[in-house]
Amino acid sequence: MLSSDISNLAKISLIGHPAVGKTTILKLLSKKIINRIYLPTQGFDLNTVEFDQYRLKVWDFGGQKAYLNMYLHSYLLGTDIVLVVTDSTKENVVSSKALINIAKKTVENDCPIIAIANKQDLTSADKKRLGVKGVQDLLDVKTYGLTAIDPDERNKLLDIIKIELNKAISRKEVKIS
Ligand SMILES: Nc1nc2c(ncn2[C@@H]2O[C@H](COP(=O)(O)OP(=O)(O)O)[C@@H](O)[C@H]2O)c(=O)[nH]1
Ligand SMILES: [Mg+2]
Repeated sequence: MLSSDISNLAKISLIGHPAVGKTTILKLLSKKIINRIYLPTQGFDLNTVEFDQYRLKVWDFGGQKAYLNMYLHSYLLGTDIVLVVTDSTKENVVSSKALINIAKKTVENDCPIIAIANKQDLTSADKKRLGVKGVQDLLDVKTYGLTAIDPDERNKLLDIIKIELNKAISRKEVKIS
């Protein structure tokens, strides 16, 4: 049996600097038509995504610096999985380290903090963009590659979330029993 609190209402928090693809990831998960016009998120967006037995609340937090500094801590409380999104440029990856550090201090010890090396479609044309291993080596957290504008990557992202949720569920069960 899954513990109902997590299977019914897992909270996934997307954090990352502006324009790295957080809103695109939210749309990919939500099966919405992917709108490629860039609209900076104000405050935060919250979508509910349902698949298999899971109901996820996915929070997309506006990446503007003012919001990040003011609200990141309270926004992350109660999170089951943190997804730190980068656009895979070295500069962005390095500056995402500070966000990971805030997340590490805020969430429970057993909450996974996972990096998403997004915009992997651009790595072949732009040699300055890092592949998954390059991003993981810099961030030192488990990293998955993604191209969030490609609707075919939805199942890949759901699989990543499933793997991490199932690990979180087993940890909770160990704690409860
Ligand atoms: N080439 C490419 N562009 C992407 C990808 N993901 C997002 N984008 C684009 O990057 C821009 C910013 O995306 P958005 O999701 O609004 O970023 P946010 O500020 O982190 O929410 C938009 O123009 C997206 O279409 C990707 O995987 N590849
Ligand atoms: Mg956004």
